[in-house]
Amino acid sequence: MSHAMDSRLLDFTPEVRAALDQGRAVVALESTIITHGMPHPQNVATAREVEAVVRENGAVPATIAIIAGRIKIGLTDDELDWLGTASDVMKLSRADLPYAIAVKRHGATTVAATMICAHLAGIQVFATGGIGGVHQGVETTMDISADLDELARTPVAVVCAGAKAILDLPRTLEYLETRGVPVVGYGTAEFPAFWSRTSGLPAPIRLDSPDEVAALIHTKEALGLTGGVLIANPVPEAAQISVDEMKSFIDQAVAEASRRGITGKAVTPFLLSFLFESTEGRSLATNIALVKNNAALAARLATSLATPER
Ligand code: PSU
Ligand code: MN
Repeated sequence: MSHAMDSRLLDFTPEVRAALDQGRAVVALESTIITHGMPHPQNVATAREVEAVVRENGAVPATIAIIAGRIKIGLTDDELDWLGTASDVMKLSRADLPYAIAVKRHGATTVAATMICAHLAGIQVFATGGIGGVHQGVETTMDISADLDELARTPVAVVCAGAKAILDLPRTLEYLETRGVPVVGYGTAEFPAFWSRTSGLPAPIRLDSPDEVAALIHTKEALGLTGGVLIANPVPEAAQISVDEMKSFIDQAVAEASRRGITGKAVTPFLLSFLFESTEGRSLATNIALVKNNAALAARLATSLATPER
Protein backbone atom coordinates (compact mmCIF):
# COMPACT_ATOMS: atom_id res chain seq x y z
CA MET A 1 0.00 0.00 0.00
CA SER A 2 1.41 3.43 -0.86
CA HIS A 3 0.75 6.64 1.00
CA ALA A 4 1.76 10.19 0.19
CA MET A 5 1.11 10.98 3.85
CA ASP A 6 3.60 10.99 6.69
CA SER A 7 3.51 7.78 8.69
CA ARG A 8 5.94 9.20 11.31
CA LEU A 9 2.91 10.74 13.01
CA LEU A 10 1.54 7.29 13.89
CA ASP A 11 2.17 4.95 16.84
CA PHE A 12 1.06 1.34 16.35
CA THR A 13 0.52 -1.22 19.10
CA PRO A 14 2.79 -4.22 18.44
CA GLU A 15 -0.23 -6.42 17.75
CA VAL A 16 -1.67 -4.12 15.08
CA ARG A 17 1.77 -3.51 13.52
CA ALA A 18 2.38 -7.26 13.23
CA ALA A 19 -1.05 -7.93 11.73
CA LEU A 20 -0.60 -5.23 9.11
CA ASP A 21 2.92 -6.40 8.25
CA GLN A 22 1.61 -9.94 7.76
CA GLY A 23 -1.36 -8.80 5.65
CA ARG A 24 -3.84 -10.09 8.21
CA ALA A 25 -7.33 -8.67 8.71
CA VAL A 26 -7.48 -5.48 10.80
CA VAL A 27 -10.57 -3.45 11.73
CA ALA A 28 -10.33 0.21 12.72
CA LEU A 29 -12.61 1.47 15.52
CA GLU A 30 -13.41 5.09 16.35
CA SER A 31 -13.09 6.86 19.70
CA THR A 32 -15.69 9.66 19.61
CA ILE A 33 -18.28 7.07 20.48
CA ILE A 34 -16.23 6.47 23.68
CA THR A 35 -15.70 10.11 24.70
CA HIS A 36 -18.80 11.86 23.31
CA GLY A 37 -21.24 9.10 22.39
CA MET A 38 -21.79 7.03 25.53
CA PRO A 39 -21.72 7.62 29.30
CA HIS A 40 -19.04 6.14 31.58
CA PRO A 41 -18.60 3.27 32.39
CA GLN A 42 -20.60 1.76 29.50
CA ASN A 43 -18.32 3.56 27.03
CA VAL A 44 -15.17 1.72 28.13
CA ALA A 45 -16.95 -1.60 28.65
CA THR A 46 -18.44 -1.36 25.15
CA ALA A 47 -15.12 -0.45 23.56
CA ARG A 48 -13.59 -3.59 25.10
CA GLU A 49 -16.52 -5.79 24.07
CA VAL A 50 -16.35 -4.44 20.53
CA GLU A 51 -12.63 -5.26 20.35
CA ALA A 52 -13.43 -8.79 21.58
CA VAL A 53 -16.10 -9.23 18.89
CA VAL A 54 -13.58 -8.22 16.21
CA ARG A 55 -11.17 -10.88 17.50
CA GLU A 56 -13.88 -13.57 17.73
CA ASN A 57 -14.56 -12.92 14.06
CA GLY A 58 -10.97 -13.37 12.99
CA ALA A 59 -9.53 -9.85 12.81
CA VAL A 60 -7.33 -7.58 14.92
CA PRO A 61 -9.04 -4.46 16.35
CA ALA A 62 -7.33 -1.06 16.12
CA THR A 63 -9.10 1.59 18.19
CA ILE A 64 -7.88 4.99 17.00
CA ALA A 65 -7.43 8.19 19.03
CA ILE A 66 -5.03 11.12 19.32
CA ILE A 67 -3.04 11.22 22.57
CA ALA A 68 -0.72 14.16 23.18
CA GLY A 69 -0.61 14.82 19.45
CA ARG A 70 0.29 11.25 18.46
CA ILE A 71 -2.03 9.22 16.23
CA LYS A 72 -2.57 5.99 18.16
CA ILE A 73 -3.41 3.00 15.96
CA GLY A 74 -4.56 0.59 18.65
CA LEU A 75 -4.90 1.60 22.31
CA THR A 76 -3.46 -0.11 25.37
CA ASP A 77 -5.79 -1.06 28.24
CA ASP A 78 -4.54 1.91 30.26
CA GLU A 79 -5.06 4.33 27.38
CA LEU A 80 -8.62 3.09 26.86
CA ASP A 81 -9.42 3.44 30.60
CA TRP A 82 -7.98 6.95 30.63
CA LEU A 83 -9.94 7.97 27.52
CA GLY A 84 -13.18 6.80 29.16
CA THR A 85 -13.11 9.55 31.79
CA ALA A 86 -10.69 12.17 30.45
CA SER A 87 -12.29 15.60 30.18
CA ASP A 88 -9.85 17.45 27.93
CA VAL A 89 -10.39 15.34 24.83
CA MET A 90 -11.42 17.18 21.67
CA LYS A 91 -13.93 15.75 19.19
CA LEU A 92 -11.87 15.66 16.01
CA SER A 93 -13.03 15.68 12.44
CA ARG A 94 -11.00 16.46 9.27
CA ALA A 95 -10.97 20.20 10.05
CA ASP A 96 -9.41 19.93 13.53
CA LEU A 97 -7.15 16.89 13.20
CA PRO A 98 -4.02 18.82 12.08
CA TYR A 99 -4.50 21.38 14.87
CA ALA A 100 -4.78 18.73 17.59
CA ILE A 101 -1.64 17.00 16.32
CA ALA A 102 0.31 20.24 15.87
CA VAL A 103 -0.34 21.49 19.41
CA LYS A 104 -0.18 17.99 20.95
CA ARG A 105 -3.72 17.85 22.26
CA HIS A 106 -5.80 14.77 23.06
CA GLY A 107 -8.58 13.98 20.63
CA ALA A 108 -11.23 11.42 19.91
CA THR A 109 -11.67 10.65 16.23
CA THR A 110 -15.07 10.88 14.54
CA VAL A 111 -15.92 8.73 11.54
CA ALA A 112 -14.22 11.25 9.23
CA ALA A 113 -11.02 11.51 11.29
CA THR A 114 -10.90 7.75 11.94
CA MET A 115 -11.12 7.12 8.18
CA ILE A 116 -8.19 9.48 7.59
CA CYS A 117 -6.05 7.81 10.28
CA ALA A 118 -7.05 4.28 9.22
CA HIS A 119 -6.04 5.03 5.64
CA LEU A 120 -2.72 6.49 6.82
CA ALA A 121 -2.15 3.25 8.73
CA GLY A 122 -3.07 1.03 5.78
CA ILE A 123 -6.36 -0.23 7.29
CA GLN A 124 -9.20 -0.73 4.81
CA VAL A 125 -12.17 -1.56 7.05
CA PHE A 126 -13.72 0.43 9.89
CA ALA A 127 -16.68 -0.33 12.15
CA THR A 128 -18.76 2.31 13.91
CA GLY A 129 -22.31 2.79 15.20
CA GLY A 130 -23.87 5.36 12.92
CA ILE A 131 -22.30 7.94 10.63
CA GLY A 132 -22.96 11.64 10.82
CA GLY A 133 -25.15 13.04 8.05
CA VAL A 134 -27.33 15.90 6.90
CA HIS A 135 -29.07 17.37 9.94
CA GLN A 136 -32.75 18.26 10.14
CA GLY A 137 -33.04 21.99 9.49
CA VAL A 138 -30.07 21.99 7.10
CA GLU A 139 -31.88 24.71 5.11
CA THR A 140 -31.03 27.17 7.89
CA THR A 141 -28.06 25.60 9.70
CA MET A 142 -26.12 24.11 6.72
CA ASP A 143 -25.09 21.37 9.18
CA ILE A 144 -23.80 18.47 7.09
CA SER A 145 -21.41 16.09 8.83
CA ALA A 146 -17.88 16.00 7.43
CA ASP A 147 -18.28 12.20 7.58
CA LEU A 148 -20.14 12.35 4.26
CA ASP A 149 -17.39 14.16 2.36
CA GLU A 150 -14.80 11.86 3.91
CA LEU A 151 -16.67 8.88 2.52
CA ALA A 152 -16.42 10.54 -0.89
CA ARG A 153 -12.66 10.95 -0.78
CA THR A 154 -10.94 8.39 1.51
CA PRO A 155 -10.81 4.72 0.49
CA VAL A 156 -12.00 3.01 3.66
CA ALA A 157 -15.05 0.74 3.93
CA VAL A 158 -17.26 1.92 6.80
CA VAL A 159 -19.66 -0.53 8.44
CA CYS A 160 -22.47 1.26 10.30
CA ALA A 161 -26.12 0.69 11.23
CA GLY A 162 -27.25 3.39 8.83
CA ALA A 163 -27.53 7.00 9.86
CA LYS A 164 -29.12 8.09 13.11
CA ALA A 165 -32.78 8.88 12.76
CA ILE A 166 -32.05 12.26 14.40
CA LEU A 167 -30.78 13.23 10.92
CA ASP A 168 -32.53 14.06 7.68
CA LEU A 169 -32.18 10.59 6.15
CA PRO A 170 -33.54 11.29 2.65
CA ARG A 171 -31.13 14.22 2.25
CA THR A 172 -28.27 12.17 3.73
CA LEU A 173 -28.78 9.53 1.04
CA GLU A 174 -29.13 12.18 -1.69
CA TYR A 175 -25.87 13.77 -0.59
CA LEU A 176 -24.02 10.44 -0.60
CA GLU A 177 -25.29 9.75 -4.10
CA THR A 178 -24.22 13.21 -5.31
CA ARG A 179 -20.73 12.63 -3.89
CA GLY A 180 -20.49 9.21 -5.54
CA VAL A 181 -20.45 7.02 -2.44
CA PRO A 182 -21.73 3.45 -2.91
CA VAL A 183 -24.25 2.76 -0.13
CA VAL A 184 -24.88 -0.92 0.55
CA GLY A 185 -27.83 -2.30 2.51
CA TYR A 186 -26.34 -5.43 4.06
CA GLY A 187 -28.91 -8.22 3.87
CA THR A 188 -31.65 -5.64 3.44
CA ALA A 189 -33.34 -3.69 0.67
CA GLU A 190 -34.03 -0.84 3.07
CA PHE A 191 -31.62 1.75 4.46
CA PRO A 192 -31.56 1.14 8.24
CA ALA A 193 -32.05 4.01 10.69
CA PHE A 194 -29.61 3.15 13.50
CA TRP A 195 -31.98 2.25 16.38
CA SER A 196 -34.47 0.81 13.86
CA ARG A 197 -34.02 -1.73 11.07
CA THR A 198 -36.23 0.28 8.75
CA SER A 199 -36.49 3.86 7.55
CA GLY A 200 -38.95 3.58 4.69
CA LEU A 201 -36.10 4.50 2.32
CA PRO A 202 -34.67 2.01 -0.17
CA ALA A 203 -30.99 1.09 0.16
CA PRO A 204 -29.28 2.06 -3.11
CA ILE A 205 -27.51 -1.35 -3.34
CA ARG A 206 -28.24 -4.66 -1.62
CA LEU A 207 -25.50 -7.22 -0.90
CA ASP A 208 -25.74 -10.34 1.24
CA SER A 209 -22.26 -11.59 2.12
CA PRO A 210 -18.82 -10.26 3.07
CA ASP A 211 -17.39 -11.71 -0.18
CA GLU A 212 -19.92 -9.74 -2.25
CA VAL A 213 -18.95 -6.53 -0.44
CA ALA A 214 -15.26 -7.34 -0.94
CA ALA A 215 -15.90 -7.83 -4.67
CA LEU A 216 -17.57 -4.41 -4.84
CA ILE A 217 -14.56 -2.82 -3.12
CA HIS A 218 -12.08 -4.57 -5.44
CA THR A 219 -14.06 -3.52 -8.51
CA LYS A 220 -14.27 0.08 -7.35
CA GLU A 221 -10.48 0.10 -6.93
CA ALA A 222 -10.00 -1.53 -10.34
CA LEU A 223 -12.03 1.31 -11.87
CA GLY A 224 -9.72 3.84 -10.22
CA LEU A 225 -12.59 5.37 -8.28
CA THR A 226 -11.54 7.18 -5.13
CA GLY A 227 -13.44 7.26 -1.86
CA GLY A 228 -15.02 4.80 0.51
CA VAL A 229 -17.97 2.47 0.60
CA LEU A 230 -20.73 2.69 3.19
CA ILE A 231 -22.13 -0.62 4.42
CA ALA A 232 -25.40 -0.19 6.32
CA ASN A 233 -25.98 -3.21 8.56
CA PRO A 234 -29.35 -3.23 10.35
CA VAL A 235 -29.42 -3.51 14.15
CA PRO A 236 -30.32 -7.06 15.29
CA GLU A 237 -34.09 -7.54 15.52
CA ALA A 238 -34.11 -8.23 19.27
CA ALA A 239 -32.37 -4.93 20.06
CA GLN A 240 -34.22 -2.57 17.74
CA ILE A 241 -36.53 0.25 18.78
CA SER A 242 -39.17 0.85 16.12
CA VAL A 243 -39.18 4.06 14.06
CA ASP A 244 -42.62 4.97 15.42
CA GLU A 245 -41.51 4.59 19.00
CA MET A 246 -38.26 6.51 18.45
CA LYS A 247 -39.94 9.35 16.56
CA SER A 248 -41.47 11.19 19.52
CA PHE A 249 -38.22 10.95 21.51
CA ILE A 250 -36.25 12.27 18.54
CA ASP A 251 -38.66 15.15 17.91
CA GLN A 252 -38.32 16.17 21.57
CA ALA A 253 -34.51 15.91 21.42
CA VAL A 254 -34.23 18.00 18.24
CA ALA A 255 -36.63 20.64 19.63
CA GLU A 256 -34.69 20.82 22.90
CA ALA A 257 -31.36 21.23 21.06
CA SER A 258 -32.72 24.14 19.08
CA ARG A 259 -34.36 25.69 22.17
CA ARG A 260 -30.99 25.60 23.94
CA GLY A 261 -29.19 26.99 20.91
CA ILE A 262 -26.91 23.97 20.59
CA THR A 263 -24.94 24.05 17.34
CA GLY A 264 -21.96 22.57 15.52
CA LYS A 265 -19.99 19.70 17.06
CA ALA A 266 -22.11 19.72 20.20
CA VAL A 267 -25.32 18.73 18.40
CA THR A 268 -24.78 14.97 17.99
CA PRO A 269 -23.45 14.39 21.55
CA PHE A 270 -26.35 16.44 22.98
CA LEU A 271 -28.99 14.49 21.04
CA LEU A 272 -27.48 11.13 22.03
CA SER A 273 -27.36 11.94 25.73
CA PHE A 274 -30.86 13.46 25.65
CA LEU A 275 -32.17 10.24 24.08
CA PHE A 276 -30.31 8.12 26.63
CA GLU A 277 -32.22 9.96 29.39
CA SER A 278 -35.60 10.10 27.68
CA THR A 279 -35.61 6.42 26.67
CA GLU A 280 -34.35 5.46 30.15
CA GLY A 281 -31.25 3.82 28.75
CA ARG A 282 -32.91 1.83 25.99
CA SER A 283 -31.28 3.88 23.23
CA LEU A 284 -27.88 3.09 24.73
CA ALA A 285 -28.58 -0.66 24.94
CA THR A 286 -29.55 -0.59 21.26
CA ASN A 287 -26.47 1.45 20.40
CA ILE A 288 -24.22 -1.10 22.10
CA ALA A 289 -25.89 -4.03 20.32
CA LEU A 290 -25.59 -2.45 16.90
CA VAL A 291 -21.92 -1.49 17.30
CA LYS A 292 -21.06 -5.08 18.21
CA ASN A 293 -23.06 -6.35 15.25
CA ASN A 294 -21.14 -3.97 12.98
CA ALA A 295 -17.80 -5.04 14.46
CA ALA A 296 -18.57 -8.67 13.62
CA LEU A 297 -19.44 -7.86 10.00
CA ALA A 298 -16.42 -5.57 9.61
CA ALA A 299 -14.13 -8.36 10.85
CA ARG A 300 -15.63 -10.80 8.34
CA LEU A 301 -15.25 -8.22 5.57
CA ALA A 302 -11.63 -7.51 6.52
CA THR A 303 -10.97 -11.25 6.50
CA SER A 304 -12.49 -11.57 3.04
CA LEU A 305 -10.38 -8.65 1.77
CA ALA A 306 -7.22 -10.16 3.31
CA THR A 307 -7.82 -13.48 1.51
CA PRO A 308 -6.13 -13.50 -1.93
CA GLU A 309 -8.67 -13.29 -4.75
CA ARG A 310 -9.26 -16.49 -6.68
N1 PSU B 1 -22.23 6.88 16.14
C1 PSU B 1 -22.54 6.57 17.42
N2 PSU B 1 -22.15 7.43 18.40
C2 PSU B 1 -21.39 8.53 18.12
C3 PSU B 1 -21.05 8.84 16.77
C4 PSU B 1 -21.51 7.98 15.82
O1 PSU B 1 -23.18 5.56 17.67
O2 PSU B 1 -21.00 9.23 19.04
C5 PSU B 1 -20.17 10.02 16.44
C6 PSU B 1 -19.26 9.58 15.29
O3 PSU B 1 -17.93 9.78 15.69
C7 PSU B 1 -19.62 10.47 14.14
C8 PSU B 1 -20.01 11.70 14.88
O4 PSU B 1 -18.57 10.65 13.23
O5 PSU B 1 -20.80 11.19 15.95
C9 PSU B 1 -20.76 12.66 13.98
O6 PSU B 1 -20.64 13.94 14.50
P1 PSU B 1 -21.13 15.21 13.64
O7 PSU B 1 -22.58 14.96 13.43
O8 PSU B 1 -20.83 16.40 14.52
O9 PSU B 1 -20.33 15.18 12.35
MN1 MN C 1 -22.25 18.82 12.28
